[in-house]
Amino acid sequence: MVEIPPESVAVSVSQTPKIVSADIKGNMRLQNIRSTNPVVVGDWVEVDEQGWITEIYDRKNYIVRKSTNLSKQTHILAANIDLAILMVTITNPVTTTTFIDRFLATAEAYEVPICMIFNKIDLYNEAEKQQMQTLMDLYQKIGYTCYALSCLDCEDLKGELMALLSHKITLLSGHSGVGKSSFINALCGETTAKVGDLSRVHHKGMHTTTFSQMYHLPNDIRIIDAPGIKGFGSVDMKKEEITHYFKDIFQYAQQCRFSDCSHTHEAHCAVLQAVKNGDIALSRYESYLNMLTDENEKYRIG
Ligand SMILES: Nc1nc2c(ncn2[C@@H]2O[C@H](COP(=O)(O)OP(=O)(O)OP(=O)(O)O)[C@@H](O)[C@H]2O)c(=O)[nH]1
Ligand SMILES: [Mg+2]
Ligand SMILES: [Zn+2]
Repeated sequence: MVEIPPESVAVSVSQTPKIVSADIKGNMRLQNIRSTNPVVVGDWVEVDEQGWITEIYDRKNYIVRKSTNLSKQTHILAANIDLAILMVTITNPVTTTTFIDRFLATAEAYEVPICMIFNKIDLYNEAEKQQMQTLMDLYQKIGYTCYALSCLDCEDLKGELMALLSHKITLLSGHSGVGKSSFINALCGETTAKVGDLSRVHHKGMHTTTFSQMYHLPNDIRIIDAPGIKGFGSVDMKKEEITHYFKDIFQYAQQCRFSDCSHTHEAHCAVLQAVKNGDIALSRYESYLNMLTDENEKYRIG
C-alpha cells in the first residue's frame, strides 16, 4: 500500500516516506460524484505501476467543508483523522464562539478527538488574556484539552505537543491567519509551510494555504495543514441530534420532561434551567440555537 498525498503533493521533513505522483481515472471520479475531490489527504489507496490509483480504501472518518455554492457537492477536507486541533485566536483574527462550537460539534459527530490551541498570546493585552482564560476554562471544563502559546516562542510546550501528535494523523484547522502554518514550522524548527503576511489576515478570501497538505515530521507525526475555514457545513445531522454533539448540554437534555424537547421554550426543560443557573455557558447555548435555527445550513456526519 502506498500513501498518496493530497493533490499529489506531500512535504516531508526529516523522515522521508516514498513519494509518488498519482492520479485517478475519470470513471473513478464518477463513482463519488457528491464530493468535489474523490481522493483526499489522509486517504489510503492502491497505485499501479503507471501511477493510476486503482483503489481508495474505506475511510474511518472524514471531515467535510461547507460548500461555497448551492450545489449538493461537498468538499472533503481530510480523511482518517486521529486528532483534530482547532487553532483559535482572540484577535488578529477574531475566532467567535459560534465558529468554535460548530467545529467542536462537527468533530464530535465524527468521533474525532479534539484539542484546542489558543495562539498568539504574545499579542494580547490584559483584557484579551482574560477573555482567553475564560474561554480556556469553559472548554477545559467541558473536556477539551487547551493549550495557550505563541508560535513565535513555544519551545517550552514543544516536547508535550510532539508527544501528543506522535504516531497520529492530525488535522490542524482554524480561520485563515490564526497561525496554522506557523505552528508546523515551529514544531519542526524549519520554514517548511508557507506563512502569510499578517496585514492580509483581514482580507477575506485570502488564504495563504490554499489546499490541504500533509507534513511528515519527526516522531511519526503526520499533520494536515488545512486551508483556513470560514465555517463547517454538512448534511444529515438531524436537529434532535445536535445536542448529542454538545457534551455539556447533552447531560442536561436527558433530564428534560419531554423526550422531543427542543430546549427553546418547553416547560420543565432541564437545559433552559441549566442555562439560567449558569451551569451551561450562554455562549454554548447560543451556538446550539444557531445550529438549530440555521435553515440554510446542513450538517453532515461522515
Ligand atoms: N505575533 C504573532 N504572530 C503570529 C503567531 N503565529 C502566527 N503569526 C503570524 O500570523 C500570520 C498568519 O500566519 P499563518 O501561519 O500563515 O496562518 P495560517 O493559519 O496558516 O493561515 P492560512 O494559511 O491563510 O489558513 C503570519 O504573519 C504569522 O507570522 C504568533 O504566535 N504571534
Ligand atoms: Mg497556512
Ligand atoms: Zn429541554
